[in-house]
Amino acid sequence: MNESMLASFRERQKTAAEETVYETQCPFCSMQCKKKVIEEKSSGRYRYKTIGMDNPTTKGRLCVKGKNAYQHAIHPERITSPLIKENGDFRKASWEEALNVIQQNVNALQTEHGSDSVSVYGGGSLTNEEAYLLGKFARVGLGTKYIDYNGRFCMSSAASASMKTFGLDRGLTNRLEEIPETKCIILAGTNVAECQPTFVPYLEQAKENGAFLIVIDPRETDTTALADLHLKIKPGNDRQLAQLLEKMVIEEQLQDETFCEERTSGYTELVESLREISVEEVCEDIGLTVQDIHEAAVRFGSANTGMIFTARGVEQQTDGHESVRHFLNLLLLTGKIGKRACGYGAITGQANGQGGREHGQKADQLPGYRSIENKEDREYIAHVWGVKEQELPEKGISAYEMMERMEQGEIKGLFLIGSNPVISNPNANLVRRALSSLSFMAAAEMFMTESASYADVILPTTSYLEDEGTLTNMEGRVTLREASRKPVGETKHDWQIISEIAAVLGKEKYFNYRSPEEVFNELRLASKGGKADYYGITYERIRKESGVFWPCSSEETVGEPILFSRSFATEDGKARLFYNKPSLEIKESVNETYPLYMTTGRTMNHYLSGAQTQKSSRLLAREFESFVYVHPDTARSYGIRPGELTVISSERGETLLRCSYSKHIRKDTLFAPMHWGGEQNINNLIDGKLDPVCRMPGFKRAAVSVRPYQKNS
Ligand SMILES: Nc1nc2c(c(=O)[nH]1)N[C@H]1C(S)=C(S)[C@@H](COP(=O)(O)OP(=O)(O)OC[C@H]3O[C@@H](n4cnc5c(=O)[nH]c(N)nc54)[C@H](O)[C@@H]3O)O[C@H]1N2
Ligand SMILES: Nc1nc2c(c(=O)[nH]1)N[C@H]1C(S)=C(S)[C@@H](COP(=O)(O)OP(=O)(O)OC[C@H]3O[C@@H](n4cnc5c(=O)[nH]c(N)nc54)[C@H](O)[C@@H]3O)O[C@H]1N2
Ligand code: SF4
Ligand SMILES: [Mo]
Repeated sequence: MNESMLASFRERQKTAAEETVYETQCPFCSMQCKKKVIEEKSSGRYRYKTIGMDNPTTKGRLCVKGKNAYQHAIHPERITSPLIKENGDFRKASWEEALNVIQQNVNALQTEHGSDSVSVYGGGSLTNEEAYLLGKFARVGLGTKYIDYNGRFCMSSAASASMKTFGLDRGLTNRLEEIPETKCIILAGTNVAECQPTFVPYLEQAKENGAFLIVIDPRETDTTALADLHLKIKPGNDRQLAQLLEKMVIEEQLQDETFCEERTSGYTELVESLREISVEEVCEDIGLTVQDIHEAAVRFGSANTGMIFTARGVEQQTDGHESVRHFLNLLLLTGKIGKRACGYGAITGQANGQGGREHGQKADQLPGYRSIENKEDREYIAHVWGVKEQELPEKGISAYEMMERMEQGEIKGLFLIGSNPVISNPNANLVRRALSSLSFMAAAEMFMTESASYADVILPTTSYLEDEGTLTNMEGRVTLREASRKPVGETKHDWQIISEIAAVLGKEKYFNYRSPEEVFNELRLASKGGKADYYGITYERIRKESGVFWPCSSEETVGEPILFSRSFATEDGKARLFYNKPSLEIKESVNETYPLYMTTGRTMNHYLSGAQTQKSSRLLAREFESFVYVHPDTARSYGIRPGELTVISSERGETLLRCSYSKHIRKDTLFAPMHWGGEQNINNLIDGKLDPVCRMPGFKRAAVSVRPYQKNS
């Protein structure tokens, strides 16, 4: 190479792009699509590309959110140093100073008002390691009974129903790869096409193989577009529908009596309880025809294989627990569980919606799905943690009930991590009052959210590109998200943040970890012998086997992809059919003042409270404000034009949404997404009444009125 060639080579080398590849998982939904984010630095500028990576669950697929998920992680508004509030404004502070403020305030509150005056509120985006540590932090670090998390609003009814019926709650009882072999599928209150888009090819394959698809939803959605039969139900009536399906299966003698006799209890009582139901009356109430329901019952009952999936449409009701139990009845009655291409799935929501509900950030729970009310469970965990059983607090209360106690002044301190409760709790006006009435609040956040703005101290946390740990996907497969990007600014990982707070509170010896893997190894032991047993799962195995299913009790056993093939996880091994009379009706009904139903949910482009997806210019460009779908006939009758701002009111409050005409929704029902805060917060409308069993609010049904917005009105 001569001199000039060498010089030009050096020049090109200087300007050539430097490439860094981050192998990771999308931070959003429970499909946990594996992907590579490629960062290219050229002439001082960065460019990013995202490519899906092969894996057994999503096989390299990605949706629009996953493709753009790097945008929030690199956003200039990331909080990169600790912040302390002074005279109403935040200022930068050192970690030491921020931790000292936390220590002083927590100590002062607990000395004066007792350990339970301080509470902890977590989330389903946290890794298993962090969710586990958070539960330990509340019980050992703070000694408080008050801990709960956003998953209470997500899947608590499906979880409690599965626990009662099957004795175990794992989102899916079977693998996704079995779906294409299934002959009849019921999707109840799930919009997978927008919420878990990389799930959809499994349904398409099933349809190609001749499956009959039944979708239950008050709206026509991209998911109902796939359906052979769409049951356009009036919101909040899935329990009644499921009971009719059970009744018709029995009338048509499509039940599997041998299965019911050998593997379930309560069959005779169930048959008896269904006798009293009047088909015509119920059909009228729920807005469906006898013929359609009959077709659904016969199709499902007579298919050789069948699966039922429920999601928030059915579950986020004040009778969500009972509704899910009736769908589980239908599955049991027809013997469609415990074998290939059959089974139940609660379509999990958040990235770690599954793992996040197994290891102790729930009010009544200890790691491994152990119960905080069970003496043996308490003793085992106390032993693993090196404390006395008597030192562990008792059971606490659910997320929204904690907000009520804050508003009443009983809970005075809060550590918030991984949630934006002002947007996601029902009755947002109460939640705003609750957070303003706290004496002290600390939050671990990436962004200045509406909720974090109430805090006295904010600790900056790393994003999914930086933070390593395991997450359990929709299938019950434990996956490992490797960390690849250097933490930004002074951010720390949640597991470090939790441990450092525990240390300043004098509990360092219980929270001494050098890596997430160390935390995971403790979690394995803590879950050993529990319902969600992770003992046999190691980082090495997850890497080698592309994820491992729980339960997995030793390093030599494979996890269980198909649950309940021989027996259920109840004491006698039998599934419990549910036949009780419906508990007291607390669902809200329309009336003269509030004549329409409001139901709420999601759109493709945004994720939950919008804190992350609204930091993505590409996703924001697709949808930059909230809206309400109104049937054109309904809109006209209230004098509302398309594109016009509309005031929606309920007994709790008001919200301001842009009207979008939609022929795809029932005339008596409105739909709005949950992704927006401030005056577009849909939870200004939702009531705080809760399901008596699982404490789920009725996010999917409120009685509302609608009027055009007039300035100065
Ligand atoms: N794009 C996107 N994807 C997401 C999320 C997101 O925010 N955005 N969030 C993730 C999370 S945490 C979750 S929990 C899941 C949620 O996933 P889904 O439960 O599928 O989502 P939703 O839109 O809340 O509700 C599903 C459907 O229920 C319907 N529905 C409303 N009321 C009723 C009713 O009374 N009965 C029936 N049968 N159906 C009803 C709605 O019209 C809606 O189409 O999605 C996950 N994926
Ligand atoms: N009306 C209505 N309300 C609903 C629902 C509905 O369908 N209708 N759905 C409910 C459901 S299913 C859910 S799951 C909830 C969710 O509601 P939220 O929990 O409020 O939702 P997110 O937007 O995920 O909030 C997570 C927050 O934590 C931050 N964050 C993200 N990842 C991490 C992390 O790893 N560590 C830390 N420290 N912070 C992180 C984000 O910036 C964000 O501010 O909303 C519920 N509310
Ligand atoms: S949002 Fe869900 S489906 Fe979309 S890329 Fe992320 S994990 Fe996959
Ligand atoms: Mo969720």
